[in-house]
Amino acid sequence: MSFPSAPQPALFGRLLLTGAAGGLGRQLRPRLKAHCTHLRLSDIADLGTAAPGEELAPAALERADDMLRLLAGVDAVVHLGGVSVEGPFEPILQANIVGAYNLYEAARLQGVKRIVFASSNHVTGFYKQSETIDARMPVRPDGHYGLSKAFGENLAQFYFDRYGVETVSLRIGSSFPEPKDRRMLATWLSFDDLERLVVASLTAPVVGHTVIYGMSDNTTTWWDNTAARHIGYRALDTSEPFRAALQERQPALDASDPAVMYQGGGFVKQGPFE
Ligand code: 15L
Repeated sequence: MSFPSAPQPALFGRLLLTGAAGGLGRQLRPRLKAHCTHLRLSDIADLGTAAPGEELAPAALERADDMLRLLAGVDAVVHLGGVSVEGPFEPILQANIVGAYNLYEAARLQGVKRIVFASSNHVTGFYKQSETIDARMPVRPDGHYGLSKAFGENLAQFYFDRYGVETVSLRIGSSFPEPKDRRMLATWLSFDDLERLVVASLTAPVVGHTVIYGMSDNTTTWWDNTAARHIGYRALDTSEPFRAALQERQPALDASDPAVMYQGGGFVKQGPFE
């Protein structure tokens, strides 16, 4: 006997997505809408027009009053906002450090209980590509950007220990339509797996502060997520179909090049900045 399947109810009332105009924000925007009744979208860049169920809420992370308003009435946050590449310290300080602090303070004041924080593999970018690491090992940031994400993870830990705000910090590898170079055979995270990871992070019953690497089920891997299995994330994609073409494109790698030696790739060589 079969039963007609009833439409699944949205899990969340109102979700907030920061950085909604960015590369990953644009991917997650339609995907997260399926999991909530209202999706509030924020960025300093243009967000286009609101689809049904969307709320456009432009806001600057470095403005505490903007953040307080932004988090009102929100059940959970997916925080992608801020600078997402290596660069001079001042913009990273404002958007990623001051901004993350303002977001967590607003979460505390508005009673928001769960944040999914887009951290980065660059928190541990100075581990060698010959090492397999897990999220309990000491951080080794590879620049200003990695340092700011390490701050964000510490902030998340503090707000859980002190105020009970739960976070899953996603040390995202390389989330692009496909891996662009041989390094990304290890770091690639498909957009579908990104969605699975974010939804698992939002819906796992108890997370405290969990740190998990964001990668697909790649054959080459530097990261061990065993300690984060309670999140319930299972990658279904893999970089393997791209291997042959990438090896053909980059047949020889210079093993003495820091971008080849270290997990952070080219980020480890950037700077100093004026
Ligand atoms: C990141 O954190 C960046 O946001 C992204 O642009 C990629 O460069 C990625 O890391 C990576 O390590 O490939």
